[in-house]
Amino acid sequence: MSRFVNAAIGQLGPIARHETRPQVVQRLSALMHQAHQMGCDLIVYPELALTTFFPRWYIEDPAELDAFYEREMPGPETQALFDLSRQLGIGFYIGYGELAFEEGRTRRYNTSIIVDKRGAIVGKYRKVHLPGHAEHEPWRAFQHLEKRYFEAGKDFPVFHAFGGVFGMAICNDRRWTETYREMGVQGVEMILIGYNTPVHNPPAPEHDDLSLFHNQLVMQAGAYQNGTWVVGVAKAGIEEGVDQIGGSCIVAPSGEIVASCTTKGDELALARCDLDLCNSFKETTFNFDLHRQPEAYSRLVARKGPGLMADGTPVPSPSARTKDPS
Ligand code: ING
Repeated sequence: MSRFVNAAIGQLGPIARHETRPQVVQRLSALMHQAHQMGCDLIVYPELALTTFFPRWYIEDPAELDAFYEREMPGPETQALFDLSRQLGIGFYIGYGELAFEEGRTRRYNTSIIVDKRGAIVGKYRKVHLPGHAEHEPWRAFQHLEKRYFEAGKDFPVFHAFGGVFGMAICNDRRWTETYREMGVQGVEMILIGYNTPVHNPPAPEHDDLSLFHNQLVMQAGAYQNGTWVVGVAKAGIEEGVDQIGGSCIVAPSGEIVASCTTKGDELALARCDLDLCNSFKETTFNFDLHRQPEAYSRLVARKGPGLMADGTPVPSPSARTKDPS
């Protein structure tokens, strides 16, 4: 018996700095209406979908910076989207800047949520892989200050929704194989990912021509290697002078792209996703319970990279090595 989820990409074009939340919610609502007319169960919006991608600027005024975060979700200016979700019976994923007060202090996260067809939040995720830098780097054509403006999340939870097992990631997370595998070993069947990806990467301009290729490569690999659907949705186009890739797409558990956008503006694309297509990969090639060998993977958690252990101490020198072959 097939478990179909009719999934829609709700790609956004640029959001200008001066654009208000109600104006953006209007755009999000228009896409949700289109998705509803096309019989969709779910629409996926980008990362930080309520404002312009503010980490591109070095912002010193705390009040100016805090204006880019949501203190509550839904809040007065986003409630309309949740009401429409309930009215139309269509769920959604949306990314936003979260300002929370937890364990005695204010915390700021790059966050996403899954909302079900009744307009209820069924899951929340906080971006784990924060790219860029923490200090102002004027040499760059534009900043990428996510390490300054957000704390890192510490978990990749999965949630039961839309008749299956759903997970979330945000932008840079999609480049890291650990993102998909952490959810893969939990049996994830569809991973929802919003992103803001500049065409130009100041530290490595030689990669710029490959930005769309890398976008697809990592999501196709993540889908196939974990037998899961992946929906990747861009905030695209030239936003406050920075050209951001489009490339929104829906990837089947086979790794095949089954739907994609063709513009860099607000655009709907959709696919009829049979969650049971995951089974043939999860039960054979990527039958983790049968084939994975975690005892061989200890370095993946023990180390940060070639030079540092997970706790930040240096990797022991060869003479001090115990496990590595001599
Ligand atoms: N954006 C980019 C991303 O990972 C980036 C940052 C661009 C990293 C290009 C490396 C290369 O898609 C966000 N928001 O993570």
